[in-house]
Amino acid sequence: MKTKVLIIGACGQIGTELTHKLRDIYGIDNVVASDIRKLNNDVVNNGIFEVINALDYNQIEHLIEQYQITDVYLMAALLSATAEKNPAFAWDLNMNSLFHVLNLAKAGKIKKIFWPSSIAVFGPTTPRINTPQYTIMEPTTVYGISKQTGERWCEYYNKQYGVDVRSIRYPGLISWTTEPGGGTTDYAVDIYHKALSDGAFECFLSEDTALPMMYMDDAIRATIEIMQADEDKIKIRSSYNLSGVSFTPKEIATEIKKHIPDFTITYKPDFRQKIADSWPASIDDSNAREDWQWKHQFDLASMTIEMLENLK
Ligand code: VAH
Repeated sequence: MKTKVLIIGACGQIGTELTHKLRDIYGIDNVVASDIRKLNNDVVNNGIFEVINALDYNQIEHLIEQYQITDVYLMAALLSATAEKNPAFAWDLNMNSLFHVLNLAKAGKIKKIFWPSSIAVFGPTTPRINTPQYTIMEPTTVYGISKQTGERWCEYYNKQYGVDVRSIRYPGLISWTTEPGGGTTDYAVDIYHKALSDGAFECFLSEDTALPMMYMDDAIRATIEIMQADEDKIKIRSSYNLSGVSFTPKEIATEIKKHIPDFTITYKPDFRQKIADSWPASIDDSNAREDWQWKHQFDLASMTIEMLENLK
């Protein structure tokens, strides 16, 4: 059966780059990008684009039938910082969009689903260093609670109904093509923009706040690889730990100074410090490496070169 892809949330930080990559792989006539509004010109103007509400089951079902969709990438969600400001809507969007796609797959209308989880599923009682795949998970953010619950439902629909849903616990993602939206790890994107535009950056996290991070190219490759892996290789149907690099604001600033010697950073922690402090400092992703041969490519030095080169 020919792969026909629907991306829901195609204009988001991951969605924009994922859409570009999926169009390259499957051809622009086989990829339908969709979002609640036309929020990104590259996504809207370079292939099939449809405006839909991820909370409207009938709109999703109609697109699936109209384009004979086989694979759905559900990227629509409220991220950690935004979700804290709007808990009810965050729960509604993050959970009910997932139920719509899982139920369409259960009804046999979708062959395969990708759904993003996050290291936000871990909480302050989780071991913070090299956090294992299986461990204590008591998330303290609305976003983290929604992602932990979503993982439980993904595994339930796979075990009970045979739904082929695959998921990755993304760390903080760093990219230059789009402004990130409402995440606690967004400082690691903004710092490059401000280093080039102002030569200075005020960080909303403290200097020693280590967090698991990943360059977007690695995250997109991981997403494609898990979706293209043979079904029997995907042994974990909640969500896979995934790791690239871990660093602190001080370490990323030091790396930037190698390229912009006069760059200065100041620290003014805000409400996002409490969120960051509840998350792991580093992640053990050995299950992904064993099951579907995951391997990250970008470290802090090579990511910094990429970011500064592309943002100049
Ligand atoms: C956020 N960028 O900050 C997301 C991510 C691990 C963090 O899930 O909410």
